[in-house]
Amino acid sequence: MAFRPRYNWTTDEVSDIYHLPFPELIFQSSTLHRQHHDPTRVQFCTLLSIKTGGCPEDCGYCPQSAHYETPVDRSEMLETGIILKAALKAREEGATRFCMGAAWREVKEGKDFDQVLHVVEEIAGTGMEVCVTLGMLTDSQAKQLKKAGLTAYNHNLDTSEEFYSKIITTRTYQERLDTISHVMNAGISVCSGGIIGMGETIQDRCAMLAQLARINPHPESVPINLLIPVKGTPLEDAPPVDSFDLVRMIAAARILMPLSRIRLSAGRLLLTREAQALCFLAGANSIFTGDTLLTTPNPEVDFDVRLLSDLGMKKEEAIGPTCAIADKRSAERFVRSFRASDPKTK
Ligand code: SAM
Ligand code: DTB
Ligand code: SF4
Repeated sequence: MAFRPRYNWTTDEVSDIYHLPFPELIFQSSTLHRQHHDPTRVQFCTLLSIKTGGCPEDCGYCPQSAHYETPVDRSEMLETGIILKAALKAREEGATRFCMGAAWREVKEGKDFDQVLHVVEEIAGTGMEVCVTLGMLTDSQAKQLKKAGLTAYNHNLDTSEEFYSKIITTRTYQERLDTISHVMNAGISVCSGGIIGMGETIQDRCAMLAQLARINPHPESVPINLLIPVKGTPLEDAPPVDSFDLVRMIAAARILMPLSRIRLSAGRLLLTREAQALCFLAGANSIFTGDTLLTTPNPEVDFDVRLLSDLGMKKEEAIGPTCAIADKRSAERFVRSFRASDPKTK
């Protein structure tokens, strides 16, 4: 019988998993990982910021917010040729997915969005998976992106509903959920995850994971970011996260969402090679590659190629989304499920 994931996780259940003795936790996550994925393969996904800085939102972690004095300057949308060249370079360096980010509160119809649709079409034509992260979007914009060939839309929950307002005040949690439902409705894969290290409790982290794991079908990709504290942002002095906490997050995400790609995302320069290897053992099977994330540094590709080779692992060749892709019915179910609160039943 086909494997059927669960979609009714409670925060308490996630917390029980998260707090398992470390060997037990890794055994469980690693077992599920190898049942559903090749544990020796890691997907390379490369990011490009196509419209940087000057964002009207006040996300407390973000160097691109216009609310803070950070080292990131505002710039206009990159030219199409530059974007396509970057995508081809990423492909040559082994990336099978290319993700473009814009520092927008929301998508606005017009010249810039038309350009995004055009580059999505071109990059999808190369056979790469294409993802964009453009802020909030409507049903109709999601449908246009789907038509252009978009694989996935990244829109993170970022943290728990309870902690959210300590980090962002210009956009509500509900607005995030609405955007995710528009993405699902258009039949685009959802990429959604969060950040750890912003001052949230372990309970907040577990609540975020439970929230993600109640999305049915599960997000096709789940980025787990370590906060990169950037000078000028309200979180510039946030204390570092213990890497065992990151490994626990990844293991718990793998157990809750066995079919998803769990992406070890921002913050890898803060980790040792050994900590990254533990993340792979725990079930991470994708990383952002290339020397820049959107605006901050990331390990060089050579470093990552060497890391995988030293571990006897390989980058993944294109295999396409590993989760079911949402549709109109699942979008409706999703909207209904978020009207009901944390289910107490197993
Ligand atoms: N403007 C769009 C939005 O917010 O949906 C897309 C771009 S935004 C930069 C994408 C994600 O990057 C955020 O949701 C957040 O999880 C992550 N991110 C941003 N700044 C970060 C930082 N300093 N450290 C770790 N992750 C960060
Ligand atoms: C995600 O969850 N992390 C990526 C991607 N999705 C778009 C972005 C990380 C950004 C880190 C800070 C920066 O480079 O600006
Ligand atoms: Fe940064 Fe995106 Fe928030 Fe804008 S909406 S401040 S780009 S995370």
